[in-house]
Amino acid sequence: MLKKVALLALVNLAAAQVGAYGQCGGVGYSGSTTCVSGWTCQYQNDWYSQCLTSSAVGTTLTTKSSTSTTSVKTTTSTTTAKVTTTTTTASASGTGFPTTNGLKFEIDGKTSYFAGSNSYWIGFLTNNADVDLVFDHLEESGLRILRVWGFNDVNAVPSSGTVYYHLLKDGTATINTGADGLQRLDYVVASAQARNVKLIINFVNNWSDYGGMAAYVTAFGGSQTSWYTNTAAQTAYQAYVKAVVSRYKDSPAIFAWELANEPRCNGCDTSVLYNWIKTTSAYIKSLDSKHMVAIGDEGFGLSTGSDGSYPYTYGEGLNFTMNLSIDTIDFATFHLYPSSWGTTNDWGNGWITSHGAACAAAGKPCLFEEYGVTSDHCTIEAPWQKTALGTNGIAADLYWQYGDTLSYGQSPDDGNTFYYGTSDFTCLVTDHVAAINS
Ligand SMILES: *[C@@H]1O[C@H](CO)[C@@H](O)[C@H](O)[C@H]1NC(C)=O
Ligand SMILES: *[C@@H]1O[C@H](CO)[C@@H](O)[C@H](O)[C@H]1NC(C)=O
Ligand SMILES: CC(=O)N[C@H]1CO[C@H](CO)[C@@H](O)[C@@H]1O
Repeated sequence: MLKKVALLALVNLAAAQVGAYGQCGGVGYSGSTTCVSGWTCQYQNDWYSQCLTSSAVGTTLTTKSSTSTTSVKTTTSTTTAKVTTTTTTASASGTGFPTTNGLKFEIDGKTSYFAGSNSYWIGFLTNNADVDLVFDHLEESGLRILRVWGFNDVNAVPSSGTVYYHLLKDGTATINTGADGLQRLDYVVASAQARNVKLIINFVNNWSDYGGMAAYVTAFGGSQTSWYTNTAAQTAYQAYVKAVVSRYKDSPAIFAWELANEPRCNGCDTSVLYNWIKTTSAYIKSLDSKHMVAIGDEGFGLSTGSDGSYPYTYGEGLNFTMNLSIDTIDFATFHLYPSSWGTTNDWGNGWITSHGAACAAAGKPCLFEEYGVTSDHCTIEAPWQKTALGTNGIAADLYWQYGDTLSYGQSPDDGNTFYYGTSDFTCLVTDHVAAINS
């Protein structure tokens, strides 16, 4: 069954008034400063004012009467007032949901370092037994976290039997909640839940695999870099996020929601991604205050431990430290692909410790969420795992990516996969999990 999203009406409304949690002011901002009814534009920092409500979950407002130089426009008056917002991190302990505990994660009441993996394809399988087989093997191996694609954006309905989640066509977004749509993700969540594996569900790709931002651009215009501020694209994206979060917000199988896979905004001021991350993460917390939220970025833009090499620079529009300060982001993420970044494999150890130090300074755990090579997996990746396990501030690692033998043959291999039951699996899963538990 296909569910239509009434997009056009929303877009018209958003053009005049900023929606809940949207940006409504700040240096360099030129959009509307008026919030929708019931929400007021409140100062966050010089670069960012945001539409908030005093009844927002987990948010308390304190109005300061001290001298202020910043004007905040509200819908009801033009009074100058500086408002500071303190948002309590929503992932409270003891709720049965995965949470942070200082610089570590807590899963099912256990605070520890955790190992996991990535599988972009598991939500696109059509055979339930294949899904169950993977979760059986994850549980048996001690891999506690699996990161999956919660998106599958298309511009045209694919041939029968091909799974897709979100059709973006001629300015209209349609969410596929049918048997070849989000019901496949439903099965993944149910299977994970039955085996105590926790899922990170990601909402959009920077890259064009499974549609991504490029699919929104095809349907709504603009470009990949303007995607973050394009009203029509963001309205469709938020409607999609809401549809997915609403399905699983009560599930203990969700580890965290993730904004995007490797968001980049090449050549953009770091405020573009900062503002989008702040708006989107607050929006997700408003839908679900019980689960954690993370960005899904590569960890670019970092002065701590920088050797000046490309990943440490700000050219992709990311500032790792700045974004970590956002209170609706529970933990940091970073990836490691020396062969794509023009660095040595050994350089990766410094990349890991730099992020650990930045995370420790910010008081939030770092998830080393993707790392991979195309050959010599054990030789190259085992030292990274050892470094991560021994670095304060690094709380878990997820290798890219999990492989298994399914009913039709081997699961997809994008070049970095190693398979269940191989000697690489023994080295990087069995031995690693044993080291964690010892
Ligand atoms: C991903 O981000 C980079 C940097 O902005 C951009 O060059 C690239 O085109 C993006 N990918 C897609 C598919 O849009
Ligand atoms: C990155 O963020 C940090 C912390 O907010 C800040 O000190 C630094 O100037 C920023 N750098 C860039 C290039 O945005
Ligand atoms: C701790 C930290 O780095 N906070 C910064 C986050 O980003 C905003 C916007 O650029 C800055 O104002 C904060 O100082």
